[in-house]
Amino acid sequence: MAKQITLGMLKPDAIQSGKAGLIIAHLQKEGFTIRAARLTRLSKAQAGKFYEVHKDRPFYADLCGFMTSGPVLPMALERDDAVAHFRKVIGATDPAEAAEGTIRKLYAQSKGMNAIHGSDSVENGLREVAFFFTESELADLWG
Ligand code: FUP
Repeated sequence: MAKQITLGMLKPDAIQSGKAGLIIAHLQKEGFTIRAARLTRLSKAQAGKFYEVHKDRPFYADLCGFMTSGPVLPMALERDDAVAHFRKVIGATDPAEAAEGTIRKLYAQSKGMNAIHGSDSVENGLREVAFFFTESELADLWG
């Protein structure tokens, strides 16, 4: 399986509750390498654009409100089969439905405040990584 890149983003609830370190350690144990990361706070416009695909859904306003309520930590993460494996490690959107041992089961509070975002396809992984990071920020820092 070839190396892939995906976007993982710690959401405001995870940062607020002090779980960022535990979640990053969990991801590193699962074999993800951090290629780029930044602690930032989304503007309304950025949150709206990031979740544009959901703009007609009833939860869109609450989702954008939550995602701008505090800092987030987007990360470009690399691993073999990164997109599918990341989705497995984070678990279902609703923590009540997430499998035991997944990040959302362990750390999420609700379907809305669910600790972490993960790209849902290889194509979206590339697009979402580019949403936050430039080519030079993604350069090989170990090379
Ligand atoms: P996921 O890919 O698991 O993050 O889930 P979705 O792309 O379906 O939804 C994106 C975000 O919208 C979720 F992380 C949380 C929010 N959401 C809700 O608040 N309510 C819903 O019913 C569905 C999604």
